[in-house]
Amino acid sequence: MFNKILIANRGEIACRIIHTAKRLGVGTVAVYSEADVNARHVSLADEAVAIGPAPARDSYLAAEKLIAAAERTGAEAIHPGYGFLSENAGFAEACGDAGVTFIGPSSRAIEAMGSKSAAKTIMRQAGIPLVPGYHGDNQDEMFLLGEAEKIGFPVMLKASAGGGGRGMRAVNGAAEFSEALRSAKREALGAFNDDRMLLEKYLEQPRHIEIQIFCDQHGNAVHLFERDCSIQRRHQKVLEEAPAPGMTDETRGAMGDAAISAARAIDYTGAGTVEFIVDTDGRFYFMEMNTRLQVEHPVTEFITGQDLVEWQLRVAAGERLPASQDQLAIDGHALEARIYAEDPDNGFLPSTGSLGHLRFPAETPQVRVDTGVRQGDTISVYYDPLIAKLIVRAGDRRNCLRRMLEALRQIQVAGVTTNIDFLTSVISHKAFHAADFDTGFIDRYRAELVPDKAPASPDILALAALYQTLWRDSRSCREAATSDDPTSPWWATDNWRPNLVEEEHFSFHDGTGEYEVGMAIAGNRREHSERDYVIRTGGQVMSASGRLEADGRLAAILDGMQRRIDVAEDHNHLVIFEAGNTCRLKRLSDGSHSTEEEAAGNLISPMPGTIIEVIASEGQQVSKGDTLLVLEAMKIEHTIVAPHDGTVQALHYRAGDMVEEGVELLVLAEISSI
Ligand code: MV4
Repeated sequence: MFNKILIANRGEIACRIIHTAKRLGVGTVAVYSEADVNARHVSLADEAVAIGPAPARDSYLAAEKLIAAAERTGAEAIHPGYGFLSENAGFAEACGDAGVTFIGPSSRAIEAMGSKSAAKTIMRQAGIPLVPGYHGDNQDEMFLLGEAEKIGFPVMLKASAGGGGRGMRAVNGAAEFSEALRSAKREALGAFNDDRMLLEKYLEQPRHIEIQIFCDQHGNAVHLFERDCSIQRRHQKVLEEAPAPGMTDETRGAMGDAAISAARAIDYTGAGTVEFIVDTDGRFYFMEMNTRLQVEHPVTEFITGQDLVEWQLRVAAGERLPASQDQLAIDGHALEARIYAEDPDNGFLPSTGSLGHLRFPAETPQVRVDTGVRQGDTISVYYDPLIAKLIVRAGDRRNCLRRMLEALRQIQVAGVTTNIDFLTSVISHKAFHAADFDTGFIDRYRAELVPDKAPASPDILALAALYQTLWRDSRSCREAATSDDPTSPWWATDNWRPNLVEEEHFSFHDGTGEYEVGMAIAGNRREHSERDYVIRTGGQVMSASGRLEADGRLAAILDGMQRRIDVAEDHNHLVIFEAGNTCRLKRLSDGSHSTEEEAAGNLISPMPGTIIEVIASEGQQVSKGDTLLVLEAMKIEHTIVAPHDGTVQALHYRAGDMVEEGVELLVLAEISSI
């Protein structure tokens, strides 16, 4: 076994590899870009080497920097993870040339599977079933049309160099052929710099089922059964499970044998995945082979009880496979959900930001969370917006789905938008429960899976107002306790005001509309007990009381029902989590009586904009009303003035900087009264 390995990757997969290396007593070297100085994978590794700027091509894709980092730290092997350089034959070759073991197959095997059409030629010779089609060199349009007619429409045009659905077109008849060919070629040229095409019979409602294989350097090869990855959105996997629902032992055996034959045909070593497309009659056809460890490998680990990264390290170190085929068996069912920072209501666009609040379910033997981020970390534009993979197992599929729903309910994320509700909708869907799905599932049920946003319920609005009030009161208590005059009526927490207001007004915006909440104290003041309130919103009147617990949690009684909610503050929003439901409310007014003052002296950026001028300097004493800086937002200049006398402690921006909405522009310390 190796003494030390370098992990040429980041995020959850780097963390996952480090985890196994540590368990095996193998030293670990992380690499990191400028965006990842404080990343989780860096803090988990024994050593870490800086490899350059945030863009991947300058860091995680810079082969020579990675090899230099291995040489410098004495790492004997490089694990490429997935993505980045994991399927780059040149990198595997360069590692070998530098005397560093590439933890993966030979560069020849990677290369052989890099071209779709070359891979199909190899697989046909090895007797692996292929979708009927043409994958030869003749690219003449009339010839290809003739082949399409021989196959019979509908057909699929695919880029020979392709993958991931790019340069792919379904063609329903001869009349569409010319235009489809032109547009597929254009896309393929842009994506792969190669516009050669292959043709296949178009399969209706297929499933994507893949076989995990493993080969050692001594001629041993096994498969570790299948994963069903049919639930995809635009060729991006969303849910993966093992075993595949409805799979028979007979088909499983035949697919496993075919996958092993595929691996043997290219003298494969290490972990690999053979992807098959399965038609509605259960016939399977080779699609492509992925010459790396896949994102969804944990479901295979759960049903087999094996650690595939351990297998990879042992095989790369020259050991024999840890188990033979007859020692491997399926135990139970496993499901993986990919938690992404993306916005289903906005075309699933990646959502970037700082994870101001982050909670995952507790890990148990049945619930696994693979993540590369911690609370406070940033999802940036530079890398994949995956927050975590949630993997669960149970004795059977039904219980597995229930366990996944429960685990999803326990995730709380503030700071970015996520696909958690979308995942919950997919897993709760009747057709998914019935395992009645294919690769078209998400498109078919899109309207149900991404419903229009429901307006915030009166309950949640009431709880938000209660939270605001209790939070403000607890702050008053703290301020009173540390002030010169703790008994001053100004610190009173009983709503006493010089100009008595009977009812306080809050307003919130939830993205669908604006809501008013009125809140008043009910009955008499009682010492040392929770105060009772009457809350009015949306035509409802509710009684409420509650207390704040540690960590922002609110324990409330609303109309005689106990409610427990977690609240995170994200810029000027409240993010409210209750049993799997998340509600993000923008505070338009928070019920305090200082709106005029706040308007005059807000130190928070009111909207996204650009800093035009910074007038104050760090350390400067300023008086209430002094201009501190000028911001341009939405073509309007906003003057930021001091809300009170004080000292400028920190200036976060310079002229020309862009700022997001809600960020703190500077810190103004109040002049000490001592
Ligand atoms: C197909 C197909 C139907 N018929 N080939 C999409 C990505 C690429 N790896 C292969 N893909 C497909 N090839 C034939 N002959 C349908 C798909 C397909 C698909 C396949 C697997 C998982 C998700 C998919 C989503 C849409 C289309």
